[in-house]
Amino acid sequence: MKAQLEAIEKKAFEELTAAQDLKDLDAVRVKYLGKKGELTAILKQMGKLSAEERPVIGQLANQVRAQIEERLEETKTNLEAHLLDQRLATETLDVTMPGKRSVLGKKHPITIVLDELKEIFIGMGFDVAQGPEVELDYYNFEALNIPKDHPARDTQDTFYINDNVVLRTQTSPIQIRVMEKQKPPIRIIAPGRVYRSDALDATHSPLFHQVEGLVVDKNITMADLKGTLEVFVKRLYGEESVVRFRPHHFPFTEPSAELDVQCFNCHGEGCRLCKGEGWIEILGCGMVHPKVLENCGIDPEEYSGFAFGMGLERLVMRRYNIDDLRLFYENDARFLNQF
Ligand code: 2NL
Repeated sequence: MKAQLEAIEKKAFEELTAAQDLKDLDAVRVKYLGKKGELTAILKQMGKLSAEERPVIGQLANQVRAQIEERLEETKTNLEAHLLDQRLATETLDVTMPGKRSVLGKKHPITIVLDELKEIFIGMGFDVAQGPEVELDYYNFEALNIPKDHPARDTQDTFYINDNVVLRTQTSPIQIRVMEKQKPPIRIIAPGRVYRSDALDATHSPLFHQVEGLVVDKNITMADLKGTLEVFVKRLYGEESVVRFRPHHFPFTEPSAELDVQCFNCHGEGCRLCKGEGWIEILGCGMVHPKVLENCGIDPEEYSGFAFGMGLERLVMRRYNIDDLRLFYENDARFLNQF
């Protein structure tokens, strides 16, 4: 029996040495120390031994058990340390590896030019105002002195949500809302998306962008309009720019005008860039119609103002020599990455 015990110890040690992982270890534990294990089986036969042999073998059996248990613990500790080393080795980050370059977005050309316009007007003391794109008919038309039978209200131009609600066709309703809420002095620009029921082609789009501006205070005159807009054009196109004001008509301003800048290519002679005109139209403007002030609760006897409006896409197209409006809305990276 003594020889059997010694053989068990030897075998168990060998198997522990060969163990690769914690599962192997557990198998060894069950095989020798478990309820149906080999050591337990020996102990069950102790009854057959003589009274002299029993304590000797018993002690030896306990020793063997203790030895195996001790070696088991030892192997487990070593194995765990080894497994941890292995894991750390495989999970190590190589900080010297070159990184993956992430693709950076770029500003849309419309945003580039709009940011520039904002800077110019902010520099002249204007605030930037915003408003809803889904707008009441009242703010989009009625308050602006655009009567029910005006061609601009024709359903072929305007997206109607219902009888009273439209997609705004200009950003003027933003300014109406500001005048309703805020006492003069008012000095704002109102940039944003506007909508017209046009088919998309190289020069038309159902969605485009406008920047309007509004100044209301005591004693505002046509001279303020001309001075402000001339400074604006010179900041945008250079100090040497030449401008002219040409009489025009809008329902919401009186008098009204359009501002042209002299063609920087031919200086008024007429060329391909200005289509033989010598001048390039930049914006529409005028003195705010007294009825519009009145509609907003501003007394036209006490206050006066000027307003202007321009299409952003046309400015951007001229700046970058872009000949097709659709390029702005297609988000083709080959186009967008050029700016
Ligand atoms: C154009 C012309 C213009 C305005 C817009 C305006 C706004 C208010 C009152 C009076 Cl609240 N006027 N806006 C005035 C004149 C011209 O736009 O050709 N836009 C693309």
